[in-house]
Amino acid sequence: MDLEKIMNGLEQKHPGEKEYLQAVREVLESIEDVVNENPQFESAGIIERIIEPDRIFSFKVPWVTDDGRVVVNLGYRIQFNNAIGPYKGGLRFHPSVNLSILKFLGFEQIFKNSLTTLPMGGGKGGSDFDPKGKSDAEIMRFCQAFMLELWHSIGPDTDVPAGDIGVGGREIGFLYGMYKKLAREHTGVLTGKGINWGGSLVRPEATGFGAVYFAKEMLATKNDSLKGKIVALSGFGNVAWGAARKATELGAKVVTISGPDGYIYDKDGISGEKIDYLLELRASNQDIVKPYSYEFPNAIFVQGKHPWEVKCDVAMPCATQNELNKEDALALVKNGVMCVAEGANMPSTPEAVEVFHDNKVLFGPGKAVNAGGVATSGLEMSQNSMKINWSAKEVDERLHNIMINIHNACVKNGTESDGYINYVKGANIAGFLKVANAMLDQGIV
Ligand code: NDP
Ligand code: 2IT
Repeated sequence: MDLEKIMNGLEQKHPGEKEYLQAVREVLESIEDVVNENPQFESAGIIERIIEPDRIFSFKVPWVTDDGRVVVNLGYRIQFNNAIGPYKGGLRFHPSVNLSILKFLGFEQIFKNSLTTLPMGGGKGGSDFDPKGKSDAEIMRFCQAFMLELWHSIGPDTDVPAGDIGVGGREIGFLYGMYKKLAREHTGVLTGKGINWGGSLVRPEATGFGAVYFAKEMLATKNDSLKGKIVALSGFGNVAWGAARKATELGAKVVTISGPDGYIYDKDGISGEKIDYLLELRASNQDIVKPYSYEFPNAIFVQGKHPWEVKCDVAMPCATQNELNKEDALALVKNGVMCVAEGANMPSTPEAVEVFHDNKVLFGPGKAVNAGGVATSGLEMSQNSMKINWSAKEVDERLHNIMINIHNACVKNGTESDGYINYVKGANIAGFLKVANAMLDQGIV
């Protein structure tokens, strides 16, 4: 495989799509040897076919504000690859959303979903709509307008969207209501649904819980555990909330959360009612964590900075892509970080990942660490198909086992000659092989 030739071609076709090109390069670097050892992949054009989405829907979303103004947002759904199951992946509502970001997320989702061992292909979608400061009625009208355009293209065996940044239980409810009205069917077309209308217990917590289960396995390779560890989290959304809960339950102390305005350092630990307060902060539709320091005065608010300057044993970036750069990685290493587990998708820049690898830090990439969210979406789909509900204990046990299996797959495919586990390589190879072999079986389509 000529990696540079492929990347040059892709850069020419999609100039400026930097997040997408970054994600593709990382995967191709990891799988280069495997592709070279398997000429059947090259002759079937697997690489050329896997790096381009099957199709992209792009549409306008006109809606009306509470005071009668017409606003036009852009909406997208990217159906990337359905070799092993229906397209599956979240919807992101954030002003930064563009095609490059959704293509990187959709591409990553292919390998993540493959790692879960469940039959799900890769997809992603969203809008540049900014939920910040909007009323519930405005969010409802936007979600309805978005679904009015999208509903033709999705279905329980075709493409099953879910939440991501800016899309939680409330938005899934509004989207589902409109789909149901248009399709006249009550089916598992979205995941993250309410518990009384087809949702799964543990789905809201699943990404954060799964990330902590994965970090626990990483530490176990060093005969260590989370007990007594200092954990620095970024973000204060769905993923950070679940991670804070599970890390605390396993005996760690979570000392930071962050928002676009800066970070909170709480030396007493963010536990109990303080974790519940994260939910209130999110529900306020404001992009700030500063109010935490008014509510809990022992905590310090550090304006305009990331939490990576704080001394910690475990770092879990749970906010957004490229939020942890080389300088942050060097600061973490200097302060003795043992383990970095990515709750968000691609939060560390390639230069930061290199620092972690060079310093033999345990480094778990998002597509492995945060796969518990979509895995539990897969469990929601299974329950919908069987028309039954599993108990929280049953879902949590399945989630835990899936995370252990993903960790094993990374160890199997990523252990280097000196014993260091390269989780990036392990996750990419394991995720790729299953999809590539399925594509081979199904011919050139
Ligand atoms: P939420 O919307 O619940 O929270 C996102 C958090 O990140 C918020 O604190 C948000 O602040 C912050 N954030 C978003 N964009 C930026 C930005 N440009 N700069 C700084 N901070 C930012 O989303 P989730 O918790 O669901 O998602 C967090 C990450 O986890 C994302 O990378 C997502 O793709 C990933 N993920 C989510 C899964 C899920 O099941 N929800 C599953 C797997 C991965 P604000 O909104 O105020 O800007
Ligand atoms: O990035 C992700 O894996 C998600 N946002 C969850 C996707 C899903 O379909 O549950």
